[in-house]
Amino acid sequence: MKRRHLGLLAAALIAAPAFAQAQTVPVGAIEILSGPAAAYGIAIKAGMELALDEINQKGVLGGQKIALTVEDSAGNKDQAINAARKLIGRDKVVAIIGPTLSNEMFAVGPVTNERKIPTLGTSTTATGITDIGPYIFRTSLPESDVIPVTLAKAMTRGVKTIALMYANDDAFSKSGFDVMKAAAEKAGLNIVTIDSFGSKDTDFSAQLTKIKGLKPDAVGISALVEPVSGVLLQARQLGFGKETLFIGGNGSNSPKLGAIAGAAADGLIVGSPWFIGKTTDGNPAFVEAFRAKYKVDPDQFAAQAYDAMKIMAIAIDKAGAADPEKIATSLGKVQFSGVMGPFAFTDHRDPATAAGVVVLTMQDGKFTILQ
Ligand code: 1QQ
Repeated sequence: MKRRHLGLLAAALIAAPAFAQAQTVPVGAIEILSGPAAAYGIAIKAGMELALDEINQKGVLGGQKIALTVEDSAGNKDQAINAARKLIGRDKVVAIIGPTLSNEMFAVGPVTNERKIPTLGTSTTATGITDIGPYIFRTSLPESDVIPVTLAKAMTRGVKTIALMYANDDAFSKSGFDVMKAAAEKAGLNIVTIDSFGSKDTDFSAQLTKIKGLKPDAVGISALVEPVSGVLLQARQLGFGKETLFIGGNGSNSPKLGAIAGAAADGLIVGSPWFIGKTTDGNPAFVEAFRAKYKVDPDQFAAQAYDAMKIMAIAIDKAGAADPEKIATSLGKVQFSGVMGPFAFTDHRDPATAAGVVVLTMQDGKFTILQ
């Protein structure tokens, strides 16, 4: 009897190393962690990793931990494609979160879609993202859902005429401009001029001088945070004051705007599905946990990524296996309520509801609700 017990114990001990090497589920992310747009990707990575702390307490698929590998794209399309190839080939990821920019998704999406790896954008807002293919999803609201709300709010502040500016070398910036133009026309705003620039430009004086002469009530800018900051700084130098309302798109939703432009960013307005005081289930706890872990406030990009990581974990769990095709199927069916509010995908893998968009204004480097 005693002997038999020892035999069982020995067998258990021999088997132990196999148990110790618990299986993990490899998930990849492609985000901008360096270069001028790094503020977005750094916030997204922080949001994902905070969610992962919680997810991995229980794990997925009966206790397996998600192992997240985050690759830096530096905002560069080729680097983003290489990152996708590495994640799929080397790390055998079962799903990818990101990339950060629509510009990158239009390059990476066709690659991951072809490899049948579910790919979830958390910040990609251009028109046509999910048209890339059936494995491309996004949780971020497209600009077409947000910009009309922002313009409607501007009109309640007396805006009747608007000048539009956009970066012509970035897919999000161009798409956001198309949306702004269509929404302005639909709302009956008078578009006094349209001017473009390159995302790396630092001199916007020709466009701004022309716009100043036309005295529009508002200037709509569709670009990433660095060029928007540059436009605002130069606009103030050229004498634009409070009489002109500056309106941004999703590129302006980063506190980096205030960090670069300082007081020049004061008064800019931007629509967002999230703000720090949002009272949805879980948001106050998220804000508190984020502050505790990182010693800074979360931004919209961190909040979106936090929910997206949880949505991905649910999809993996519901798939019943670490299998990309099964995860793609279950991802489309996830019903979730997170810090952004209730969430489900449309049949076309976009967010099903655009409820909860608020218009924010920047003051002293912080966003507050525009009353
Ligand atoms: C896009 C965006 C950017 C502002 C994300 C950082 O909305 O590229 O679609």
